[in-house]
Amino acid sequence: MVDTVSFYNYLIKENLDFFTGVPDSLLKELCSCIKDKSDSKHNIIAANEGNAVGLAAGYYLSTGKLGVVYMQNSGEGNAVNPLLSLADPKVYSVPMLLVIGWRGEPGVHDEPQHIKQGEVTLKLLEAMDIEYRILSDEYGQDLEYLISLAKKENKPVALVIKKGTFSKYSPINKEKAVMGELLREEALDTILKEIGDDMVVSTTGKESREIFELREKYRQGHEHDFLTVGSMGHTSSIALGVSIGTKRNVWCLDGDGSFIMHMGGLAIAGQNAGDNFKYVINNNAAHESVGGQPTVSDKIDIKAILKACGFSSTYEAKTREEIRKAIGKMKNEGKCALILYTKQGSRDDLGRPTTTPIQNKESFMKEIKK
Ligand SMILES: Cc1ncc(C[n+]2csc(CCOP(=O)(O)OP(=O)(O)O)c2C)c(N)n1
Repeated sequence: MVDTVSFYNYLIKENLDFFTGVPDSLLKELCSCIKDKSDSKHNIIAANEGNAVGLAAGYYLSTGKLGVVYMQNSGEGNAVNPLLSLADPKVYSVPMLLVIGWRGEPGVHDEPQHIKQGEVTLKLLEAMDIEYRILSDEYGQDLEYLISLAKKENKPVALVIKKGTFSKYSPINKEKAVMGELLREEALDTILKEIGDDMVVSTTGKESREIFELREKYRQGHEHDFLTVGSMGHTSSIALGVSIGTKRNVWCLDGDGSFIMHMGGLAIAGQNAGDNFKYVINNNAAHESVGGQPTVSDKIDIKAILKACGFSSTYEAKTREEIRKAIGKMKNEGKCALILYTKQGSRDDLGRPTTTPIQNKESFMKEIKK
């Protein structure tokens, strides 16, 4: 096991003092440590992993220092473009250290959305000519090698992090934004009761897991719900595509981290959605599913953004009663949006979908034809 604080101190000692990325459950301890020890200008939780590569490149341009970009391996895809067309030695040749959580490592049990990504994690780095090491207890030599290589050849290098690598870190700064009174699961319970037979496309992380469990609790089938277990940030685009091919109402149940990750999708939805597209964003101001690291959604005006994108009818709700009222109106009007404000938290015994993604897809497609 790698001592989290010592690892952070090692990076600082090597003059790697700028951190940016998207949080990951495998990097939870490291992300908490960085959040406590770095000031807000030196730890920027990015919209997506490509965004983080851009930030690290910019920091290098003004300081000549290597930035540290942390991400779950699912974010490799988002990072590929700026890694190859900005940081690569054949373009601007910008050094940085990528720290990549390895979900779906072959031989280690994980959820279906991580299997393929886990298989290709190292191959993707190899295809991009990014030299990597797998972080081990004896990381000194490896890190020294990678950092000096990055500096000498001006190119990105990577550390790949296996499950359980970092030691437990108890956060000092426990401050959390409190956006509402209900838990996400309580708000979802109310929504599912109100929307009845309508179709749902839900976002990555615990939101989809809670929807699955609520359907089980009420002994309902899962055929109304497309659970976007991977492809974080694309929920609104999937929902838009679904809504174009059906007359049924399609409720996109999104999260604020997901919304911010690919916010452009909402501009496209706002301009292209028909009357059956209903957008609901759960704003808990956090990446709650992977450890509660903050997003900026308590500081930006999501209502104004949605309105500007074309959702002229936008509701807000904090209580069960407000949710019921808003959904009641939304059901019978055109394209519209609801911003839910919930508090952070989830059940310790929250399960995971017991059906496969393909079963989910097939039952959803059968249902939507009815
Ligand atoms: C591209 C990508 N980056 C990171 C992750 C890891 N991840 C899974 S859920 C999640 C947080 C989602 O936050 P939000 O949409 O606000 O929903 P909440 O967890 O708060 O319900 C993250 C970062 C991922 N699945 N995909």
